[in-house]
Amino acid sequence: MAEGSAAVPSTELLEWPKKDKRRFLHAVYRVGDLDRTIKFYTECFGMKLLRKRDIPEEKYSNAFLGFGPEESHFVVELTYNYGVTSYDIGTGFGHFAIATPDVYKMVEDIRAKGGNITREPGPVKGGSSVIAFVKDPDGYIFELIQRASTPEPLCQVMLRVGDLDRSVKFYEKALGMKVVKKVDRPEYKYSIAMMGYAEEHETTVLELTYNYGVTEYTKGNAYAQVCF
Ligand SMILES: N[C@@H](CCC(=O)N[C@@H](CS)C(=O)NCC(=O)O)C(=O)O
Repeated sequence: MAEGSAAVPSTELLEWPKKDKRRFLHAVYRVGDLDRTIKFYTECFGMKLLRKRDIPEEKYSNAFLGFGPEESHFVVELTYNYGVTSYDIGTGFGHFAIATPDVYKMVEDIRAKGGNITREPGPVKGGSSVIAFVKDPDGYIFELIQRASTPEPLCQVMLRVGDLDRSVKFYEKALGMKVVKKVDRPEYKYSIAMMGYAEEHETTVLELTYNYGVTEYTKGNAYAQVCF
């Protein structure tokens, strides 16, 4: 821009963010038994089975589940590869999060159905949000977060990163996300950046976690990608 010239954004540019429909579409990952996971997510989490497809020529099947239709909600896309019954989840993928008005009640219900609670409900260490952790049949972790009400219960994907600033820049520049919250918990030696296309109570966000001094994680072969 030439020195002295006024920065007047065009009307078109000002209108563009209002029409911006970018959002989190689905998370793709692999499971060892499609029906087992569908049963767990529908019965324990209250997700709906949205659709299933079988691609025999490529020897895999998919199932899409979520808390509402794909047109308006973030959903999971499970992949079952014929004959492959287990995967290595790696250390880079952290968890998905589900918002619920009563974490204690949800944990009780999940436990009654035989679910594996790996962290009992209670305030997060160093904070006040009530959380719990549940492990699904393949070992994927789901964090349950207490929230009064939310348009999108499947509200977070947590990934561990080796350099928070580098990752924040990547998601800003490559995918147009914004940092909606940053938290540093030096007493627990980690920092997080919540990134997304809207505030964290309105939509799904990416929770990037940096553990002090940890610069590398393993990817495994189970978690595939998030589509936007
Ligand atoms: N070392 C942790 C750092 C992230 C972390 O601790 N996150 C919080 C949630 S934001 C947590 O899991 N807290 C465990 C607790 O409160 O028991 C990791 O890599 O998962």
